[in-house]
Amino acid sequence: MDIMDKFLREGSSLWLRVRDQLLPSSVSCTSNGIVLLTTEYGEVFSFELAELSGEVVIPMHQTSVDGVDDMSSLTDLHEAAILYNLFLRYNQDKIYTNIGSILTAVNPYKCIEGLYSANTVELYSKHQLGELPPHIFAIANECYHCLWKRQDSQCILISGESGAGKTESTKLLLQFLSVTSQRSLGGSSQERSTHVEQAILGSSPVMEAFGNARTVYNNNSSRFGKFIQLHFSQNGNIQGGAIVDLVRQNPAERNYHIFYALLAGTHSQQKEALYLSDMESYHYLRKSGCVNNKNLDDKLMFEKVMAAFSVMEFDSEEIHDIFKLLSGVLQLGNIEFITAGGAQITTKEVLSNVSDLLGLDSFQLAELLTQRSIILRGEEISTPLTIEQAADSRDSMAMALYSQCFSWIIRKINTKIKGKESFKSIAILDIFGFENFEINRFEQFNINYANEKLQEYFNKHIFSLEQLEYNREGMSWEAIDWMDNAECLDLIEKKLGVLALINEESRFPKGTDCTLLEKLHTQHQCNSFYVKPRVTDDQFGIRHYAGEVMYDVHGFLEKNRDTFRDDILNLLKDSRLDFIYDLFERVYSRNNGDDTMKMGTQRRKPTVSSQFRDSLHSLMATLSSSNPFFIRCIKPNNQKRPELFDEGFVRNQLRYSGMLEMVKIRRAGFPVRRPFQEFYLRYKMLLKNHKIPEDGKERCTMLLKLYDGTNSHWRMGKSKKHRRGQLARRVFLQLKAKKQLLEEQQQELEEQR
Ligand code: AD9
Ligand code: MG
Repeated sequence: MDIMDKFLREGSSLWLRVRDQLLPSSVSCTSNGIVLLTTEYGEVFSFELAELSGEVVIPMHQTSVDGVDDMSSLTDLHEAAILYNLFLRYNQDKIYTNIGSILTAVNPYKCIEGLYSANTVELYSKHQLGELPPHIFAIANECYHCLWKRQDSQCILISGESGAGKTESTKLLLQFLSVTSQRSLGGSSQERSTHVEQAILGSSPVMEAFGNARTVYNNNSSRFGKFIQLHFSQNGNIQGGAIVDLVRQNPAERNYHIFYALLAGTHSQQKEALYLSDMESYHYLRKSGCVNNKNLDDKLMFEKVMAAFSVMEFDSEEIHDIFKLLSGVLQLGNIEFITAGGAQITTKEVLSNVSDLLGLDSFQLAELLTQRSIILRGEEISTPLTIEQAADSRDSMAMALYSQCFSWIIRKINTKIKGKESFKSIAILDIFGFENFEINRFEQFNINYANEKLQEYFNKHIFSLEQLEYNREGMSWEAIDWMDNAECLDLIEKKLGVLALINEESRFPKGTDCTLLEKLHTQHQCNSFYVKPRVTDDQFGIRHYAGEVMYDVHGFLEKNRDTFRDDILNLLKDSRLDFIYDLFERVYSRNNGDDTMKMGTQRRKPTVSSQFRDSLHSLMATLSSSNPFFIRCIKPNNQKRPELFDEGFVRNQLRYSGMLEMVKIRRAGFPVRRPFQEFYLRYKMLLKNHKIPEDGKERCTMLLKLYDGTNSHWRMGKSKKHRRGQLARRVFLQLKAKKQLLEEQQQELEEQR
């Protein structure tokens, strides 16, 4: 009991084991053999002294009590310590914490004063990684410097569930990089460069207005993934950029922001010209049930979009064309049908407005929406549609218009930011985060598949490559178990996997969502990553790395086929308006090009999910050829609230993202690696009173022995052939070693002064 007595004094901190968890606690009272323990998360436990064995209470190391910048320096190495460290820091508005070179960011849901000010940018741009407290700017700065040091393209991958802060992080990275790169400029090209940077930064409001929508998880949820590349010139400034828009997903509850912004921001004259009316009158906007409560923000967003349009030099005609299209889409949604020997349109006035806004012939449009015509052996045959089919063709037309408009905007932005010279690039990936709604559909399946893929890349990089590197350098390595998601991805991607079955069934003329479900169950019910619900309903489940998600199979095939009727395409292509014509002329020529196989009147075009898979794979290939940085965004609570740290909710995110394993790896390993020559140059002043050997490797050994004769904090690597053929010999250092060496070097410098 002696030791126990020591740390069971009032006020002392310890780990309390209850409910299979370690909770950070402090002793609030000890009297009469009773000990009161209060956990940092607010619970109080009372114990008899005799109950408190070394199993139940464990002393807390000072690093855990104080909190640390880098979690690999925590002495208590368990999940609870990592969680508590984040909690401690979050309460002090320190939202960033390092795990070696990986940055975790806890979404504060509030503005933290000075955190992203111009001064902060300035400060971080002048210091190396590790010299200042963790910050997203420190990662951006390191990334920028690596571009020159390693002469490699770099990428920054941001992950986290929906609402965790990926898109905000992306904007902060862009802000930092654009300021830093401008500083590197000489006079002449300044003007041009500022232009490109402004356009890149300015594109965010437009992309968000058209590509984001409100969901239960995030008021500004990205419904498209984007991959932003910044092209740098030899002298360090941003020469240009490119935005790749990765397959879009439909909004869930509220529609895209731009519709609400348009209605909130246009004045009455514009409204009249565009046939705009109240929000409540639109079927597409009413569905969500949360139309009006963000009116103010919608108006502000409209102003921001207009400002961004002007930065990017959209002319007034183009803006008007876009607005007309948007209004046309809204009006389309209000077209209603009744049955009278097939579907008939009842809303004639709406029909005429739509035709006017989109430059179409209203008679032809009506025919198209209510009948289907195909050419069979040279003859045109029309069949009437049912109400449901008519409504489907209406909605698919609206969707096609919107998505072509979005692509047009991205193309326009890309033309604006395109640079002449591209030396190396920094790419930032911001995709849609993991989602698990009450009902999950085809969109969620794709979103979660993309996240699964990104997690695989992360695992590969952090765990597998790390292991490989040690083997290659001939260093011993203590194997660490990590959560591998390869099996789950196999279930989705492999031969006869979920994707393959969805595609197969989509191609099969008689395939329905139900036959798909049957096939999925038959094929995979024994797979431990697959869930077949006990009660037969329309769902199948997948155990993703971030949790189990049940998918409702309704609409899977339809959405995957994404059959856009040729006759609709033809009509849109014949629009009187140049804008609409241009949007669909491209699709038309693509559909009739070589990449599609003609099968009678039906063209076999790639399904949505196979396009999605291909674009993910090509993205992964691009990523593999650049040097990655990782940012893990963490959501502190599910209520979108500031000052609320829901420890259970965060613990779950730490678990599935493999954070604990990551800390272990960083701790076990030697994360700082320097080529001999570079290492020597940096620290050579420590050797100033010694006789310096000729050989590079020996010089380094000498330096390191001075610091740690037992060589427990450093290793010498073997030689390693670089792509360019020269030998890069390297020193491997633990973080502790690096820090101490830096301090010594600094002291030397000061003494010299
Ligand atoms: V989704 O997968 O696109 O649904 P994201 O992109 O991860 O999601 P987002 O960046 O949009 O989340 O962040 C959600 C909200 O959190 C923002 O609208 C901000 O209100 C809030 N947020 C996120 N990061 C910060 C921050 N660094 N400082 C302040 C923040 N607020
Ligand atoms: Mg986002």
